[in-house]
Amino acid sequence: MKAYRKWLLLVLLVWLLLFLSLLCHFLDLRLSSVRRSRSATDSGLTGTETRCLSSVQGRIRTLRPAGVSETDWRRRRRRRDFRSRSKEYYRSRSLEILQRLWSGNLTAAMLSPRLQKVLKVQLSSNRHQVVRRRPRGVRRSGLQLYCELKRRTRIRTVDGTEEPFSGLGWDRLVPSLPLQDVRTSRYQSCAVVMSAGGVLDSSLGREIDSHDAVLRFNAAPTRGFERDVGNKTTIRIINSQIVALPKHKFSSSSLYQDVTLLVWDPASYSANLTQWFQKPDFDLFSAYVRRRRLRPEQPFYILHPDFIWGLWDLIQDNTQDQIQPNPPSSGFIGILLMMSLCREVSVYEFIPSLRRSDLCHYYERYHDAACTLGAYHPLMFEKLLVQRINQGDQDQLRRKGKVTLRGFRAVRCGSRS
Ligand code: NCC
Repeated sequence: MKAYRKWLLLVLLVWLLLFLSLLCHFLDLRLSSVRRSRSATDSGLTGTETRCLSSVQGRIRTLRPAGVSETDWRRRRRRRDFRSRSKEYYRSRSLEILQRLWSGNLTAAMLSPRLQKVLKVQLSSNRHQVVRRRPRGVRRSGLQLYCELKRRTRIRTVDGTEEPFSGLGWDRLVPSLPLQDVRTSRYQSCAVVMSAGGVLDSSLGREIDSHDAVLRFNAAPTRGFERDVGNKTTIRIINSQIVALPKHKFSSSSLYQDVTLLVWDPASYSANLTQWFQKPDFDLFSAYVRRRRLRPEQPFYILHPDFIWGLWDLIQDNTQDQIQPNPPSSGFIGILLMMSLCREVSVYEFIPSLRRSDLCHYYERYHDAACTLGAYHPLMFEKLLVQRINQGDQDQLRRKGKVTLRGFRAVRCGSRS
């Protein structure tokens, strides 16, 4: 009798196993047919997964679909696990970093090992032959720092009066109204819109457009993103890649028309204008001449390298850590420009909001935390400086990613200004 029961149990178990494997097989077939109808981009790692009950161990596990080799399958799973682990890591680490950024309590040592390594490489290669000095203003209060920025920020563009440009007749090529004299138009309120992915889903478009002037960067579009970034553009700061690389279609794209343009290129720290003219990072000069001849009515300026390195000195002077020996980002240049031109400046998503994301740009599907914290540019240090002079409240910073700054003519600093 006992033996009979044993056999019965065994047969039942075999039937159960058979049933479960048939079930798995049919589920797999069904998912495969769904998969076949999907686009190639959709069918990533997760698309090929089939979840199934493991009859032996009684836990959920992923089975290898038919047609995928064991090695391939293992590789895919490893990649998927790595991706989800790094996403998880990014979310938790980024919140910690963000909170420190909001409170101005972040140092290079707290960056991820990868970003710390990049910083070290930048410091040791010192590509632009920067001459370092000891920081002197680390302990400045917000107001002292603001006044220091005001004292040392003098907008300077190539005006054609210095060699080699004077010899080339550039005094007649550059716009007759200097950029700093745009000030005569007396903008009251200005918006600086960073290109960060965190601006997505912000619904800030209307607020941004309500400013007298709006500054944007490089290839950042407004079409299709109006709800989050608005559609007004008054000034666009572009780096020399935009004018030099064919992929940006500088001469034909509407992004670079009907706005004031300001282009910059990283010269060496101590290079003179002739050396820079002969060896720019990207050739901006020929495109500049072409555009000036074609559209003389468009205000189009080249930032003077002394202005850019002057800003770099300012950041390093007020930072304890050694910063990347490379020019500041377009974003920081733009903030200082608008503080010189406007009475009040609203800066969006420079210091990331709670919407933080490792999405590099709101208009591209490219993820990298370095876009927000800096690899080549001393971006994290720029952000810490801006945090120190923020006049807006913490709620605006966290929810909107908005920093409010007083323009340089709004505050009197000392007896002379
Ligand atoms: O990315 P970019 O900047 O065009 O962004 C403009 C400014 O927005 C701020 N930003 C951007 C992304 C992000 N996640 N967080 C941010 O705070 C920064 O202040 C940034 O300056 C540049 O500064 O000119 C830069 O340009 C790009 C690139 O050349 C242009 O987009 C053109 O394609 C640089 N990327 C590369 O060269 C690959 C970037 O390092 C700096």
